[in-house]
Amino acid sequence: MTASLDPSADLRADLPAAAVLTPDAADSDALLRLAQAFHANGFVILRGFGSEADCAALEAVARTHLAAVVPPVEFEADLGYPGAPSTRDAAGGGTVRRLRQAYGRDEVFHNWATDPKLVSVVQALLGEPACLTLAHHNCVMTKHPHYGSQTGWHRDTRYWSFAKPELVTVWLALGDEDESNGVLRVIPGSHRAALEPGQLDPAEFLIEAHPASQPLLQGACPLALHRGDVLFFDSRLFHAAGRNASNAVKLSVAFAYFGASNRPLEGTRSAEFGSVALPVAG
Ligand SMILES: O=C(O)CCC(=O)C(=O)O
Repeated sequence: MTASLDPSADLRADLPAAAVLTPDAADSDALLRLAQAFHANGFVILRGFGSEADCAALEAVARTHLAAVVPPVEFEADLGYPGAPSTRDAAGGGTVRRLRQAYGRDEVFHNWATDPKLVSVVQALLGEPACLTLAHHNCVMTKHPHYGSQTGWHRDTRYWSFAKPELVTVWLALGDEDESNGVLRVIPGSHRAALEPGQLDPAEFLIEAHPASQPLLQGACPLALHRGDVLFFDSRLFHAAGRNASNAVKLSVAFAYFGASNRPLEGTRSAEFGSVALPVAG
């Protein structure tokens, strides 16, 4: 990835507090530059935005719930992505992919998802007050060694039904995420890409062999993250992730937000679990 495609590099230099954007430090110029980078590339990374205390608290609850398989969870075997156990009865069939409904699991998730410093950034990226959707993401994503699967190129909006597609996904790394453990890869600018008919499969994954996918895929880059780094990405940004070849489970917390002028469509899964209107921050 070139430096110009890495808004985090520019933003770290630009932002007043560099690694931690506090409400005090998040002046409107810094947030404007952040929003410009976000709209241009479809993502921004704020290094060290999640404090060590936040990460430790979130990780402790996530590990406890994973060990006890506290429902609701999504199992790798249920999705059957490449590398997943073929059935729940197969070896590794009990491997959890997501701890779902994180917001209601424990106040640490509630506190993170509604943290005013996080909300002030999301608000700046959306350009209006933010609402948290409880239907999508709202989870701890795990990537287990051996049975954790590969996720193909997709947009998060593939099964989301909102009046407008502009949502922001907020991904907090609870540990290092790199090529060894299934780092997220993105295609910068792909949130604006127009696709040709037939470029997506029935599950709305990008067909990599399609000729029109080649220029897109050439721009792909990994987004290595460290514990506490937060990736904010446009839900239309193409992203993918590999398998975990390390010995440790990778844990990330993911929530998604939409603007107050947007709404989930009635009668869809996006409306089913409700949402939380967040107080205006900053
Ligand atoms: O960690 C992964 O495998 C990717 C997860 C992802 O992209 C998603 O859940 O939308």
